[in-house]
Amino acid sequence: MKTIYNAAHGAHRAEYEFFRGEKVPAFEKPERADWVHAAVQRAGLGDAVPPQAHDDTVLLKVHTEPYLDFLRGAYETFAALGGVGAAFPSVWPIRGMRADREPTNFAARMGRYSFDSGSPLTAGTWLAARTGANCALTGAALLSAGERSAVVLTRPPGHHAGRDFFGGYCFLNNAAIAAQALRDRGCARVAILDVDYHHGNGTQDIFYDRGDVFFASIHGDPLTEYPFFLGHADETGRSAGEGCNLNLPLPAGASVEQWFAALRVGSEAIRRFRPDALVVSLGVDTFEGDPISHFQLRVSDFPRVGHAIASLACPTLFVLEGGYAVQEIGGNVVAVLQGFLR
Ligand code: SP5
Ligand code: ZN
Repeated sequence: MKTIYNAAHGAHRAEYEFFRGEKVPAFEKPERADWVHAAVQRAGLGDAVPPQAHDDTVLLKVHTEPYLDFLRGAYETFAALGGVGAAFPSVWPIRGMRADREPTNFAARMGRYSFDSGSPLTAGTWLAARTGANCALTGAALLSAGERSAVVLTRPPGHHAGRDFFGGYCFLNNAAIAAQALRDRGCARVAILDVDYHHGNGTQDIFYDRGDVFFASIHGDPLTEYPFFLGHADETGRSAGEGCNLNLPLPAGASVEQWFAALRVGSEAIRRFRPDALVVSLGVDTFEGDPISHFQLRVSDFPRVGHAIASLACPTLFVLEGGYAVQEIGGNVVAVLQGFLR
């Protein structure tokens, strides 16, 4: 299985995020990708392929131009204002206020283009995220050149980033970018399966009214779990996309068997959709030892995840999302990929 590794990921490096009023060490840290990369190499899984540079054509179909313009220049603007360390938003255009007029004030623009304050924007965020998008585009190119599968090892992750917002540690939606690239390269129907602990609200936002991209997500119930404000079972898609969005929320603490039962439901729906290609938003924060999540998958369960995905018999691109138990995430990602290849 070819591996596309984002060697620029370390440019995105935040020391802190905030939790209950305190600065705590950032969970989404560079070691995550280093560990996964090392484990994939140790397992002899990855024929490493460097990302090829791609222009913004596909990104502009997934994200809005004003959002991309903002993100590209955000840190420079922050630094020019005297900002140090990471930039965090602090004010948002909540219901009843206006998001249609873009303010010129930097803090206001940060709020206009984000949905949480938990996603530090650093000096190297754009470089890392934009290189990650190139990795996703390279992965899509490999599938359309006939590869049965490939894996994109990148950070920051992507599935919380919507058409015009960042959040949940995500800035550019790598999985959505890959799915759109596959569409552009001739796949009539593309499915995205999101197995990260958290609902892929950004991916849902991007494809919600489209019938050509099916989105299925298994995640912690948004009533108690991040990102809270999307991911309920009654969100089934809109207009041409009606029936092409499937949310399978499970209570925090759900058992392994509940999780695999949801995977069977999601898999069946994807089969019915008959996709030409599959993108997997591969978060391994479903692991029992994950420090911020509450499912129970053990190391030995992850090969079953890969095996179930392989049974969909579809060209498959894996894209790394969350997973914060640093020591273990390498092994868990490898376990999924080995289960897929078996
Ligand atoms: C890609 C992804 O998995 N994003 C997840 C974003 C979660 N953001 C909220 C984190 C809340 C951390 N709570 C700390 C609890 C420490 N005991
Ligand atoms: Zn997650």
